Amino acid sequence: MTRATMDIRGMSCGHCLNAVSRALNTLDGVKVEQVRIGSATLEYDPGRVTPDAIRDAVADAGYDATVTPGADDVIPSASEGSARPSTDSSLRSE
Ligand SMILES: [Cu+2]
Repeated sequence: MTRATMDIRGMSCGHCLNAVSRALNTLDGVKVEQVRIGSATLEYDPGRVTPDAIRDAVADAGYDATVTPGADDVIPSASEGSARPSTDSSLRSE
């Protein structure tokens, strides 16, 4: 399995989270780890699905996504310049 992160534009609410989650979960060979507003992390089997297919599935759901394979952790904010949210309780497991 290959780890990948996604930047997803156009998400704004829980409905978007559900739509993106559903789109990703319908893909064969994809194991979704986390979906958040604007990003997602997942693992995929390169023998069964490609980053392009993952992006297309999210595009079909109505969102413009970028898939970055091989990234090991949460997307670094080098190109964003925005601080990481400090109120995300789902990240507070450690
Ligand atoms: Cu929404």
